[in-house]
Amino acid sequence: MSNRHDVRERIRAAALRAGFDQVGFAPAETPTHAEAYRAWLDRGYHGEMAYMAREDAVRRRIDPAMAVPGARTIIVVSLVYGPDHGRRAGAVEDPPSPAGARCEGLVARYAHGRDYHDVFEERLDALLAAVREEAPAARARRYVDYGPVLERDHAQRAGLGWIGKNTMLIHPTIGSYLMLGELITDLDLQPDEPFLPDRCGSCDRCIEACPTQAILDGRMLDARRCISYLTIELRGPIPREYRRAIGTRVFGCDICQEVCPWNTDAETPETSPFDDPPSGRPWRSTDMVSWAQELARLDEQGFKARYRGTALSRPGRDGLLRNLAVGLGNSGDLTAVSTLEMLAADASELVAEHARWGLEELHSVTG
Ligand code: B12
Ligand code: SF4
Ligand code: SF4
Repeated sequence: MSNRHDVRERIRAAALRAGFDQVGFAPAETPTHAEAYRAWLDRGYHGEMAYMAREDAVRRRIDPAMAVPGARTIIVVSLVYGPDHGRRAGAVEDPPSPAGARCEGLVARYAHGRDYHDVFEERLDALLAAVREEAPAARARRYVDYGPVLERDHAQRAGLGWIGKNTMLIHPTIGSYLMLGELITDLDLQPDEPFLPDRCGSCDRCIEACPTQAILDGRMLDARRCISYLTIELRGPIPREYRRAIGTRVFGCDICQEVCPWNTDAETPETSPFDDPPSGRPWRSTDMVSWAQELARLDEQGFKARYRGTALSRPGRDGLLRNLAVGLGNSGDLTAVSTLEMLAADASELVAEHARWGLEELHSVTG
């Protein structure tokens, strides 16, 4: 028993040495909210993310032993990237108006630099090496985000925080600006205590602030309405009913975290482990006119070279230009007209249609 405890503590220390901010141990069992996940799929809230509903992937999410035979433990780690210190905590963008025209495109904080998957993979490999030193025969597999793992559920079981009404995993002192990764292993390690208190109380700020009413009762989110889904995951046209609400969010959305009181005084670092100053690719908030001009000149190959290793590569050239056309249309800034006209002539009909919408929108707001 004490050996099991010592091994766990040495692995905990190794995770911190590998650069993770938090580490916790959960039993490799069916997630607590497996049924909630099935209900989420049954209602179609996953939209076009078909990989979420594939029967084999559903079974894997519900049974971690399908990923690693004999799995006993899920080692859950987190990396804190913190809020955007350049923006006012709790600030939510005002609606665009001719008086307050903005051409600044907003990018979700986690995506300002390197692709976080790469950072996690490097550090999880270092942790895996430490696990193998403890137990050379141990089976283990690393996961971050894209794997069939209900990450927040296991993180809550491992004591890293509670699942808020916005469905984010929130830690009482660190807040929710953190990403998760896991090692699933057949090592039998003593689990940590789950994080049981619900610290949301009577607060409803995230539900009220969400511009597309994506946050539903019962800690469920209709991904089809979420700006993060619409600007990152969706491949085709953005439904017209949501375009205005997207504002100038070009990639992802942080509103339900910006308004959360647990992020206001959170103890977070000034820099993010995903920041990447040497690459010259800090996509914090960028002038949409020059961004669209540069992007429109790239073909798919040029796009790949420029965006490789960043989260922004996911929607592809056309997807990002689609988002920029919506953002420019919502900017209330007439200097965006010529850029939108250029996009309306783009070879991609996806880009061109959103640019036509953007032009109509700009003219209707600015008269
Ligand atoms: C699909 C997906 C999305 C979808 C759907 C999100 C959603 N809420 O379902 C979209 C594209 C919209 C999205 C958006 C974002 N995502 Co995302 N996403 C995922 C992914 C790949 C799967 C999530 C999933 O399974 N959804 C299905 C639902 C049913 O599961 P769930 O969200 O985990 O919800 C759990 C709770 O709701 C709980 N639950 C259900 N009912 C109840 C009832 C009670 C009482 C309680 C307590 C709990 C509870 O059980 C559910 C299952 O475990 C995970 C990575 C992973 N593999 O888990 C990242 C992940 C959830 N995303 C992440 C991030 C950072 C984001 C964004 C902030 C990105 C951005 N800035 O734009 C936004 C936030 C939107 C939001 N409020 O959730 C992080 C979250 C980290 C954290 N602190 O929680 C994750 C964990 C990725 C990672 N590796 O770190 N995402
Ligand atoms: S990320 Fe934005 S759009 Fe999605 S639920 Fe949160 S506030 Fe709503
Ligand atoms: S804003 Fe309020 S209700 Fe929403 S997650 Fe934060 S504490 Fe919970």
